[in-house]
Amino acid sequence: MPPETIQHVRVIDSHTAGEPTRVVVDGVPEPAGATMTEKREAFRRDLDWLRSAVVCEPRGHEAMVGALLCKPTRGDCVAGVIFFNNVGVLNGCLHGTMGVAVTLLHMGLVGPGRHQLETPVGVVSISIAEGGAVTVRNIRSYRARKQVAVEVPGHGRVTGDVAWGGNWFFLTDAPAGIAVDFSSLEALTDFAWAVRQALPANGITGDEGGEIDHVEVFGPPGDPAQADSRNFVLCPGKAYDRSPCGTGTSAKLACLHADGRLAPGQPWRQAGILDTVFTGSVEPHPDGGVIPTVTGTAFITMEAVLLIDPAAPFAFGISSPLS
Ligand code: PYC
Repeated sequence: MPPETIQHVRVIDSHTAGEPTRVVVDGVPEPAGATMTEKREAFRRDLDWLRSAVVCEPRGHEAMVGALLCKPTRGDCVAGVIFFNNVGVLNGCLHGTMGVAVTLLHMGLVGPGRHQLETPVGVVSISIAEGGAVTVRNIRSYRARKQVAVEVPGHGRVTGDVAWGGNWFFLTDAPAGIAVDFSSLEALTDFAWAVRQALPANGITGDEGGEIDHVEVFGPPGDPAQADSRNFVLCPGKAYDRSPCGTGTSAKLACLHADGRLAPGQPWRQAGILDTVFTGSVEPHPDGGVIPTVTGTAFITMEAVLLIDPAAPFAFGISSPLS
């Protein structure tokens, strides 16, 4: 139930390669649960008002990703984290993990070096260096289906890979006539959104029916000296990722490795639509797929206390009608 009295919620904002993260550090109840998956379900069920109040307008905006710091349920992790955005909870989020890492450093809760975070999809390790650089060792990532064809209204037959990198992705090359660059945001968004909607309509899911809620479109890098590829990633809620998307980079690394195009330890420089770069590499996982390691940079941008007055209009945010 939404609260009936004014809430003071303390947040710390950062951006990772251009993509914002708002970490909720104080002022909210701890979601109940013995695991982070249970805590995320409690958050989804009981605290949806908080999600939309924190990341949606008028306090946030469509690209804002929220991260609720929780008590970890494991002794080997410094914190638990639940990620969310303008339409719901997320599975994993690596740009957000980098944002959480610099936030914990900023708060003096961790020092530079290696630590572990517990997320609903598994434990990730973070290595924090000087200057905002954070390296995340992600959970097992893998390609579930290779070159799946989907009929996309207005675009014809589109083929791409289905891969898990902490979220489910459909990875495809940009169609002829749409460049993966900042001046084509509208065309890229329309294309990726059409693909996203065509996937369930064609019965295409991740493993165990997992919804493919991220679409990743690839093109050549702007400067091959700086990056190996440039992507555009459309997230659930129809906002594009300003960063190269860490879980999307992980999914890409898994596909490259599966195709024999990326050896263990070999660096891959993934540029995003703003030409900021994540550098990744893989180690093979014994169960198949890979463990990706992704490095990016995150910067603190704001400390604030959000006032949530239940009597005010849009107290709990303007909810997006999308999913
Ligand atoms: O970096 O993994 C990521 C991510 C997911 C959604 C937005 N960013």
